[in-house]
Amino acid sequence: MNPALSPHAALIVVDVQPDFMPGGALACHEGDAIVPGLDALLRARRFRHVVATQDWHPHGHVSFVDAHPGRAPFEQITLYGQPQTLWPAHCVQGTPGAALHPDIDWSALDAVIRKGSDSAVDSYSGFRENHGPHGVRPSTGLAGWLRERGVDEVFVCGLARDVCVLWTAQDAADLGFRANVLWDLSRPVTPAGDAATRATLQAQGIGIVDSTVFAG
Ligand code: VGL
Ligand code: ZN
Repeated sequence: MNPALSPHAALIVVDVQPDFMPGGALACHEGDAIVPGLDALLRARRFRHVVATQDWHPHGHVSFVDAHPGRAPFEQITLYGQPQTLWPAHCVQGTPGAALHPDIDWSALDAVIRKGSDSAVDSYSGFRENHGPHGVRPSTGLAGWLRERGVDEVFVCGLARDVCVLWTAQDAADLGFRANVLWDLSRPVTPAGDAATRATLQAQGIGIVDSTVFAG
């Protein structure tokens, strides 16, 4: 049976927002290339459960390079004992760059998880924030939302393949879901990292599939 037709499978669409598209504040390589295919997948109603994440930062967020005078964009610092990349300011709450992408029909969406709204903590995964000052990764509630709907398998797509898609898929697997990445419907910030991203996913037993498996 086509896996996506199972009532126990969910589609997680990560951070498909204009700021992650070419021309945006934190552009992914070819980020806009996923828009038509993702729109078609959503319109086809292949998934019983569809959730999107939305990167949603306040002004002056700790992950923004301008909050760290003297640092350069994409430089890495240590924050709360963990590596933190300093990003150009992006996905500021309420700005057009933070919207769900306007060229996608989102009417099939069941829920939106906004993340990164704690000004002191970054949040890559849709499931858990990054490490905060207390050494824990606070839950977003997404795992419980999925479990209460009987979901045991997730298909993760969106942006960026090497950051928020990767962390979301890894957390899904860690938290007991069968996890898959829709490779053709994701794009990275750094394409040179694709081989490492694949290897990391494979080592964790995360499926790498193309959305063509849902055709027909
Ligand atoms: C993302 C960096 C910072 C992403 C979000 O969506 O992959 N990357 N914030
Ligand atoms: Zn962000």
